[in-house]
Amino acid sequence: MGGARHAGYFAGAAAATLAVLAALLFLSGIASARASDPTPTLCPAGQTPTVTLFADDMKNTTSRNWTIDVIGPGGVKHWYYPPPAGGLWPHSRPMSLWGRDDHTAGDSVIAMTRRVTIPPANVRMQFSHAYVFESDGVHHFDGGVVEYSNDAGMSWLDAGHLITAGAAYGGTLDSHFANPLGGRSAFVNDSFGRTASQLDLSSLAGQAIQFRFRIGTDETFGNSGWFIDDVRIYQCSERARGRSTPRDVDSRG
Ligand SMILES: [Ca+2]
Repeated sequence: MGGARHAGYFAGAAAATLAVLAALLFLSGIASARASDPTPTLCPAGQTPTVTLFADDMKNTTSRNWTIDVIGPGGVKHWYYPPPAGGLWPHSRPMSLWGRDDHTAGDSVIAMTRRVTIPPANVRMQFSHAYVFESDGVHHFDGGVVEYSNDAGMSWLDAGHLITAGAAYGGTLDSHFANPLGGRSAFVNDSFGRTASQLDLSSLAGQAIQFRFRIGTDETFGNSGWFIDDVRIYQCSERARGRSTPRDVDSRG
């Protein structure tokens, strides 16, 4: 069945033009066939994020909070931070991480450089994002996943099962066209604008954790890709009445 999906498509140059048009439609909101998943509230009712363990709004592009690595094959590097002018997500504040949906087969990541030790209770991770990956609505050819490491980056585990609110993985990546992540559940197709995902980190209590975002693409056709902003790891608790705002613990290396 190889190549069948492309039978009705134009050749490469026209496809690139289509990708640009798709990006413009996406960015202008015209292509939004439905609403995105609403951004979850950070904490349960009656609680607030009283301790911030990690927070990055991406404005400080010299933070050294993120590192980009190519896993392979073909040396494709999808990620940019700071993004080039064409990779900005106008729904966000000025900066975001951007992972391009490349038109060649590849697998690359952008990872937190700092580890965060997860306290015993009520710890969550949330990030804002928007994405458009190549898909025909049924077959998802390109996509992205979120992973974590509890051993200083030696090994990484998929974090999709930790998502409890907001946008969750939407499908399985097609495995017929050389996507290195073929067969895995992922963020696929279209987020239909800005959304957010929230992860419950209770099961990781006591561990020193890093997260990374990973894109896998197949051998042809790209799209706008993945825009990620406002990554935070925080602890929720009831705020005592009459007290001043608790001091945030900022991320430290
Ligand atoms: Ca593709």
